[in-house]
Amino acid sequence: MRIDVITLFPELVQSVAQSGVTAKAAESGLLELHYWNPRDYTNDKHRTVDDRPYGGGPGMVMKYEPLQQALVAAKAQNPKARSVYLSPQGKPLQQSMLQAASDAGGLLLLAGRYEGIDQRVIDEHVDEEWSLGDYVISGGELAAMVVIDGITRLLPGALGHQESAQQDSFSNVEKWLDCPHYTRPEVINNHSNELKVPEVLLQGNHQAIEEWRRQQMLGNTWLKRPDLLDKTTLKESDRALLDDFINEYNNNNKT
Ligand code: 9WO
Repeated sequence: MRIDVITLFPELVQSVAQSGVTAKAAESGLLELHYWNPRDYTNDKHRTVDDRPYGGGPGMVMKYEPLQQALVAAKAQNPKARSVYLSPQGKPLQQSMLQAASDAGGLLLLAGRYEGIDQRVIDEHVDEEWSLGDYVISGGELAAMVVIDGITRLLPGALGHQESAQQDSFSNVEKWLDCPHYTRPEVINNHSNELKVPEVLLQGNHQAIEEWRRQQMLGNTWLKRPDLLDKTTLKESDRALLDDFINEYNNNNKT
């Protein structure tokens, strides 16, 4: 998959493909990243990419012309790509949006800086606006890197066998949260406290383990993200697992 990124800081975005799964994908050609710097599409001596906002106020706004030219140049090489502007005004990012993007022909990410970009760039050249959440960072680059990472690990062949098999059972992110994980040692002595691994995980009863994990996923979701459960009707066996979890939780937290 080819992803084009329009940014004043290509070296910052590049670092996403320098370690881990994304580095492997870039080395193998599964992921192809291309950068377009609006500064290379300026004509003045100072290579100006920003200017003062009409209407006054603090800060600077990225100018239309260099962004437009960078976008046109990128689109010429990646014509099927949808263009996405990363900003707090965007649609909240969900796993399904990453999945759709990884299935699609290409992607063109636009990372802004300063107080934002000239609205006419968005109106004329941007297909979608995505947000990571309700907070402001210094620019769209880190958000673009999150998107690149999230898409890359969904590309067929990006994860190893073990990882992708494991990923299967947790491709449910929008439905519910993950269960807890443990590895050796079996007991950790934290001062006078013995921190043990849940017994069921040690006994090798795979059906019991699956059931425990599913119950923990449902229970975790009920505790931490009840909004995710409001969106679905649980099948009968899941309802029973969650009811047991809730009863146990209430028994342990009686006042
Ligand atoms: C800066 C600013 C300063 C004073 C008052 C209001 C302000 N808003 C902004 C602002 O939103 N700046 C953005 C910086 C302009 C677009 C690129 N930047 C950005 C993207 N910050 N945060 C994101 C982002 C992207 C995706 N998901 C979450 C946040």
